[in-house]
Amino acid sequence: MANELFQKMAQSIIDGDSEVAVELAEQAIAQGIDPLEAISNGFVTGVNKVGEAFSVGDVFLPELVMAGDAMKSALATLEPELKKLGSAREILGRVVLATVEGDIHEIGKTLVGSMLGASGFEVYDLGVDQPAEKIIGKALEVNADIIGMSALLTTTMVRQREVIEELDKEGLRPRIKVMIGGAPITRDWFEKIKADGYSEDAVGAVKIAKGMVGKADQ
Ligand code: B1M
Repeated sequence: MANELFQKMAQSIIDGDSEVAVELAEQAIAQGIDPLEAISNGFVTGVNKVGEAFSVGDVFLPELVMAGDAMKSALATLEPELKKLGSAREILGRVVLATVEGDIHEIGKTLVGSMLGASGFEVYDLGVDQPAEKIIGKALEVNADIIGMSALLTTTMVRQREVIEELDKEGLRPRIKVMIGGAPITRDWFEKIKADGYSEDAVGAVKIAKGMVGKADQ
């Protein structure tokens, strides 16, 4: 039953049909399906397929844009449910989150932000295309424990390193820890740029963030 729904969810993203994606997200809520499962087993499967088709030239930018929009609509519908996963609790830490400069991919970053928020972090999501000075400035303003940076392009992942270098230059680490993520981010890259943590998905990001603020057991 759930599998059939997940398949329809994936198809709604492939079709770039925001209306259907929202309807399916609402069905998942009504059926009590874990919102994170709906996202990872349903909608993300679809967006990954579109990404693969795009990379081999089987679909073009308009389809990519429509798939992204449908994905955003589905996430916005599921977000209140994601938030409910975390009950009222003490603030575990403050996270400034952004997609790096030159990069407008927002879906993964937003999902990571929702999960961190639901898990007890105070999240300052700056949005996409954020330069180093904005990210660091906000982190100082809110006394952040963690800066989280998402990058989806091989051409923009270098921006993560720039932020780390700037933080080091200003002597702001290890007070502020840096977590990185995004589709092209690997353990090699994480080690190379000397970030403090990286994760391949939103659930892992929460685990890493908890470890960074010494609350791994919560
Ligand atoms: Co773009 N795009 N895109 N795109 N797009 C990719 C990334 C691409 C891999 C597609 C492909 O060719 N196969 C390719 C990059 C190639 C490369 O660099 N190697 C690509 C390209 C080329 C481009 C353009 C250059 C296309 C063009 O204009 N010719 C352009 C770039 C624009 C720019 O940023 N300057 C572009 C534009 C777009 C859209 C705007 C149309 C749209 C984004 C819409 C939006 O976000 N509002 C879009 C989309 C949708 C994609 C794909 C298909 C899907 C991305 C996504 O949302 N995935 C993508 C292919 C793919 O990745 N499969 C692709 C779902 C999301 C939940 O996953 O973001 O990976 P993800 O996040 C995961 C993890 O990575 C991790 O947790 C998340 C949840 O599990 N994670 C973190 C992410 N951030 C984290 C941070 C953390 C920890 C974990 O800590 C802080």
